[in-house]
Amino acid sequence: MPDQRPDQRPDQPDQQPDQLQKARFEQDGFVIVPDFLDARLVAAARSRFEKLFAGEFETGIQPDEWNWREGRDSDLLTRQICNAWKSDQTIASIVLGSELGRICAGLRGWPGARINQDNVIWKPPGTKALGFHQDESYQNWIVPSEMITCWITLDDTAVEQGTIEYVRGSHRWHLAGPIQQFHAPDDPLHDLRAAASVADARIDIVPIVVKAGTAVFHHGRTWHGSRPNTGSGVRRSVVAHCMSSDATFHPINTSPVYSRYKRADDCQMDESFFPILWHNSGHRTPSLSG
Ligand SMILES: O=C(O)CCC(=O)C(=O)O
Repeated sequence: MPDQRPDQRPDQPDQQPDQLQKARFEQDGFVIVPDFLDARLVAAARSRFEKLFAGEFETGIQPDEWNWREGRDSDLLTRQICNAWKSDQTIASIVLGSELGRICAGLRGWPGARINQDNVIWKPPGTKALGFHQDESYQNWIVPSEMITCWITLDDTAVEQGTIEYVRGSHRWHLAGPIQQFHAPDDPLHDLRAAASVADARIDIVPIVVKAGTAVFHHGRTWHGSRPNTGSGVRRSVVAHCMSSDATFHPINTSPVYSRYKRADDCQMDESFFPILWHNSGHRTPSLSG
């Protein structure tokens, strides 16, 4: 099966009411929502990156994962922090937003949405790829093991800048396991090819070329990743991975990082650590109002 390098004809953004967004999401496994963040918030979020990756945490709390540190890690790696919302109020104001939660819940047909984890991604020129993967491959520690992701770009994107790319329709393929190499793989499509072969499907890659402030919501099974930044501009993103408001911990399976928030003999999730962003009952985790 031939790999399809993107055809350089990115999808046109949608500016449509919810039902059409949902139809597009169900058909393609992702949907583009332009103007999701205003310019002021985009600028505010950009201004947090250097501080975050230098370990200057506004709230005094370290994020759950801090995968690239100034002076310690190679400049060739895409920089990633997970759960920056605990460390930074600007990032929190984006990834814990009620509108973000409302759209996530609506697209997945859940009663509500709660944050699973966020990602802050910083891809300067010259940095390497993130391997193509399915987000739900990493979620066997929650029940139901389902996810939707809101990926937001803080820069205008371009194909050569290593923007996110989606494999259209791949949310209907089987769920594969975690990929062999997530950070800086030599071949970012390695595991994707095997999955396409099992699904007996063509690989239809769509690079997301959009304006800063655009959000893309993708299904937890949609294959996606990003190739090296061979352009001259930086590419920064803020990402909210959401799960159902009904999600609980799996009684046996664990996540090395996130199962640390599980109480003994109790699978319920504490809203302090996994806040509910939006619920059709009107509930929103009260601590978010601050
Ligand atoms: O922004 C990227 O390069 C990839 C992000 C990603 O993997 C995700 O949002 O799940």
